[in-house]
Formats: sequence, structure tokens, C-alpha cells
Amino acid sequence: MTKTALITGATSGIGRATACEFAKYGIKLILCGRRIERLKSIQEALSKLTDVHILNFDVRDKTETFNAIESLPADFKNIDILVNNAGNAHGLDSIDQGSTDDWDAMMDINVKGLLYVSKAIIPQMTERKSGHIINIGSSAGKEVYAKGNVYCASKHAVLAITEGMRIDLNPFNIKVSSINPGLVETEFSQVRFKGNAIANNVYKGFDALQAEDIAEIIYFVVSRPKHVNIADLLVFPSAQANSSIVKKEF
Ligand code: NDP
Ligand code: 8X3
Repeated sequence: MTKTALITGATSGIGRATACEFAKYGIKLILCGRRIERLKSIQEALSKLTDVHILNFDVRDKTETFNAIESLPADFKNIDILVNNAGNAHGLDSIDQGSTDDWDAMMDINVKGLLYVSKAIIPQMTERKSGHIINIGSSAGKEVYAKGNVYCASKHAVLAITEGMRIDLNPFNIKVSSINPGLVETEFSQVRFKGNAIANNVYKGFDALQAEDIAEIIYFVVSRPKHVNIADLLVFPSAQANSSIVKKEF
């Protein structure tokens, strides 16, 4: 039977690549993000392969999030796969220098946004006693690096929430998986450094992971047989050995 997946942060990077990967296999898609024009153009491109519905909301806004998911048409209502991917780092500063606005953004988007989207979707999964939730964490959720403080905390929280979800949702046959990438070349650094030119240096001379690498892994995880759950996966580029190796001064 055709599955339906909801992907947050589908306008860019890992989320967009995952949408393209899923579309190849005919998975029906609900694509979410704030940038509506991007959502429309991705919808147009992928509609040649599968059915695509778009939802335009900010995961920081609880009401918007619940209303958007509530608004899904009947043929997109039963979500089999939730990919909680929306998120970013904001700033790279030592704890004494960090901006409280950046801290708010990371906790509100990466942690609370993930919770709001999950809360809106989990009841229909528990009712049907099936589903698969993929939370995109980070190597930063396993190991703290210099100046990563609050971003690392947000991703440690994602890992803890993932583990809690796996325990609580196990009686409902819902699989919960955490995928934790190292450095992936996306718009991530443009956001972290707020468009500053130093963002261009992050991937220079470094063979980073590409969004498609992670998308293929996500598809692999969701396409395992019913009795197999890949619970927690850490993936680095070959050139990266741990969380701090790439944290040079940009
Ligand atoms: P991108 O910046 O390319 O993509 C981030 C996505 O998140 C965009 O689609 C953006 O959509 C969405 N997003 C951001 N803020 C909000 C918001 N408030 N409401 C709704 N959507 C939002 O980065 P990546 O693809 O790299 O990041 C995806 C995930 O992967 C993140 O959780 C990130 O922490 C994680 N990750 C990234 C790594 C990397 O090195 N790139 C490594 C490890 C983990 P829009 O702006 O349209 O709303
Ligand atoms: C994003 C990767 O190493 O910049 O989670 O924290 S890193």
C-alpha cells in the first residue's frame, strides 16, 4: 500500500533531498516549510512522480502548526512516516558571547517545534497502531564542541526525546529512529552565520556529506521490514572523525 510521509524543513538541504528520494519510490508527500515559493516549485517538480501536498507554517508557532496539520485533506490525513527535520544552528559563539535570540531560535525550532509537530501527528499513529518517526539529530547531539553550546544542547534534547518516544510509543507498534549526521553541505551554514561570507569557508577543502547521502540513509531506514528498527544512526563524512574536528576558526 502506498505510504504517506510528512517532512518538515522540506524547502532545502536534507529535507528537500529526502522528499526527492521518497518521490522516486512513489511515497505520497506532505512537504512543510516557511518559504512558500520553494514549496510550490518542489511540489511542481515532484508531482510528476507522486502526490504532493504542501503545508506552509512556522514550527515555532504552536497554533499554526496544529491548524496546518488539522487542515490536511482526507487523502493525506493518514501519515505513515514523520520526518522531523526542520532545524538549524543560529550562531557559533562561546557561551558568554551568545545571543539570547539565537538561543531562543534553536530551542524553539529544533526542540519545541519538533515536539509540536509530533504532538499533532502521534494520536493518529497510536490510533492506527502503526507509524515511523524519524528525528534528525546531529553528531552535535552526541558530543559537544567549542562554541556549539546551545545548538549541541538542542540536539542532545532531540536525542533524549527520540529515546523517550521510542519507549512510550513501542506498545503502539510505532518505530522511532534517530539519524545523526556530521557535516552536511546545505544552507545550514548560511543560516548559522546569517549570510556572512564565512559560511562559504565551512565546506571549502573539506569533502562534506551531501544532503542526498542522508536522504538515501533515511529511505533505507524507513524501508526496512516491519520487525527491523534502526534506532540510532551516526554518520560522518569520511574526512570527519568526531564532532569537533571541523570546528576550526572560520
Ligand atoms: P537547511 O538550512 O538547508 O534546511 C533547514 C530546513 O529547516 C529548511 O527547509 C527550513 O525551511 C526549515 N526550517 C528552519 N526553521 C524553520 C521554522 N521555524 N519553521 C519551519 N521550518 C523551518 O539545513 P539542513 O538541511 O542541513 O538541516 C536539516 C536538519 O539537519 C536540521 O535539523 C539540522 O540541525 C540537521 N543537521 C544538519 C547538519 C549539517 O551539517 N547541515 C548536520 C547534522 C544535522 P524554511 O526556511 O523554508 O522554513
Ligand atoms: C550540524 C553539524 O557539526 O555543524 O549539526 O554541528 S555541526
